[in-house]
Amino acid sequence: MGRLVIVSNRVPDPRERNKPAGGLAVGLADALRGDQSTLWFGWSGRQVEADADPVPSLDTHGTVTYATIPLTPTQHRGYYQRFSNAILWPLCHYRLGLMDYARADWQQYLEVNRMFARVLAPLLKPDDIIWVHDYHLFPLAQALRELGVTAPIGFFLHIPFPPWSLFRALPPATALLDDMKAYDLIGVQTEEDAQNLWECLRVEGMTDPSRVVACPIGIDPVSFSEEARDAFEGPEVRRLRESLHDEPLIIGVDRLDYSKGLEERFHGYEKLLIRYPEHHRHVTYLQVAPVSRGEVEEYRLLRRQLDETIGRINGAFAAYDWTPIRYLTRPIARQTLAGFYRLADVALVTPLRDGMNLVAKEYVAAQNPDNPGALVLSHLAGAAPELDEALLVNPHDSDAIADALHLALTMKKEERKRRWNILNNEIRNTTAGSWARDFLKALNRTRKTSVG
Ligand code: GDG
Repeated sequence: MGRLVIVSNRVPDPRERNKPAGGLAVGLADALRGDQSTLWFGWSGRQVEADADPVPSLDTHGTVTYATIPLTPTQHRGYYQRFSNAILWPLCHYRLGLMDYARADWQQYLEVNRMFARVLAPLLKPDDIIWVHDYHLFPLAQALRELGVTAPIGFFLHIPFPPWSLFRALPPATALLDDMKAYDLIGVQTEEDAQNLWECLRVEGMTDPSRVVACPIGIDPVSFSEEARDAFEGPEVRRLRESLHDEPLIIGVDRLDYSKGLEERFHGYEKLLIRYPEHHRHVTYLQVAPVSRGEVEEYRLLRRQLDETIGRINGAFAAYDWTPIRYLTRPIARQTLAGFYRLADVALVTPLRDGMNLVAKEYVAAQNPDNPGALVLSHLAGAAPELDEALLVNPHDSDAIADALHLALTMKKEERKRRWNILNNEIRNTTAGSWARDFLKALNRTRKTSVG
C-alpha cells in the first residue's frame, strides 16, 4: 500500500485535539485512525514575512507526519481571507450578494496554490496517492501536474457546489473549472452537488461523469457515543443539568458563520415563544457559536447583529428567574460538547446551506437510546437526504422552525425512539472511516484504469 498524502489549507495541531475544529479536521482525524502511513501537508496557522518559498516543518505522530508551512500576511489575506472566504465561500453557499470579488485576490490565490505545489512536490514519493481537500485548493492538482507529478490526485469538496447558472458569476469561473479537470476524481457531499459540479465541468469539456462522485462524510459514531456517555457523568454536564431544574434544553452548535442560519434560527425560537407561550419559563435554548474567521468583515457584522438579536429576545421574554437564550461565543471542549448533546432534548440545526453538517450526526450519536432527543434539521443541509427522519424544516421559515420546535418538545418517547433508531442506523452506515475508504478505493481504481 502506497503512502497517503493529504493536503488541506489548515493542518490541525495534533496536540490540540480539543480545539474547536471545523468539520474538515474532525472528519479527517476520525478517518485517519488506521495504520496507513500518511503525510498531511498544509498551512501551520502562522504568518511570517518572507520573500522565498517556506521550508516545511515536519512532525510525526504515530503513522502520520504533519508537514506545515507558514503564509506571509499578504498571502494569508489574498488567498485565505479574501478569495477563499469572502469570494468562494459565499458563492458556494448560494450567497452571490456577499461575494466581494477582486482580481488581485484571485491572483494571490493562484500564486499560493502554485507555492503549495512547489513546496509539496519534493516531499512526494513515486507510490503516493494524493488527496486534496476543499475550496482553498481547487487549482492544486493542475499546479502539481505542471511540475511533473503523475501520482493519482483526488479532491474532496466539503462545502456545497452551486449550479452553473450561479457559478458562472465568478469572473474566473472557467479558469478554475479548467484547472479542476486535472483531478482524477472529485468527491462532493451530495447528489445535488455532484450534478451541479458535473454540469459545470461538462461546460469546460470534461467527458467522463464517473470522475465526479457523491461521497457523504460521516463521524466516528461509536467513539463519539462513548465520549457522550462518559461526559454525561462529568462535572460540566452536572452543572448544566442542575441549572435547568428538570426543564427542557434545546441545543445549537455552530461556528459563528452566516451559512449556519443563526439569525433566522433565533427568529424561529422567538416565534416559538410568541406562538406557544406555554414554554415560557420552562425551555432553555443553549447556542454554542465559537467565533470563526473574525478577521473577515462579514463575520464581524454577523456577530454584532446576533448580539443585538439575542439581547432583544432575552430582554423581551426573560423573567427574573429565566433566560430564554444562553449564548456562548467561546469554544467548549469536544467531550463536554458530547455530554451536552446527550443532555439536550432537542438539537436545532438549521443552516441556510451546508455541505454536510456534522453537528446533526454528532447529536444523533450522543443520544441515550432509551430516551433519545429530537433533531430539528434544515432541509438545505447536506445531511438532510440521509437524515430524513429528523424534523425537517425550511430554515428561512421562522414559523416552521417554531412548529418543529414545539413538536419536538412535546413528542412522545415512542416516536422519538422510532425516529432516532432510523437516524442512528444512517450515521452508523456512513462513517468518517467508510467515507475515506470509499473515496480512496475509487481514487485507486482511477490509477488502475489509467495504467491498464
Ligand atoms: C465543513 C462544512 C461539513 C463546533 N463548535 C465547537 C466544536 N465544533 C465542531 C462540531 C463539528 C465541527 O466543529 C463543525 O462541523 P460542521 O460539519 O457542522 O461544519 P463546518 O465547520 O462548517 O464544516 C460542513 C464539514 O466541513 C465536513 O465535511 O459537514 O458542511 O461546512 O464537529 O462539533 N467543537 C468543539 N467546541 C466547540 O465549541 N470542541
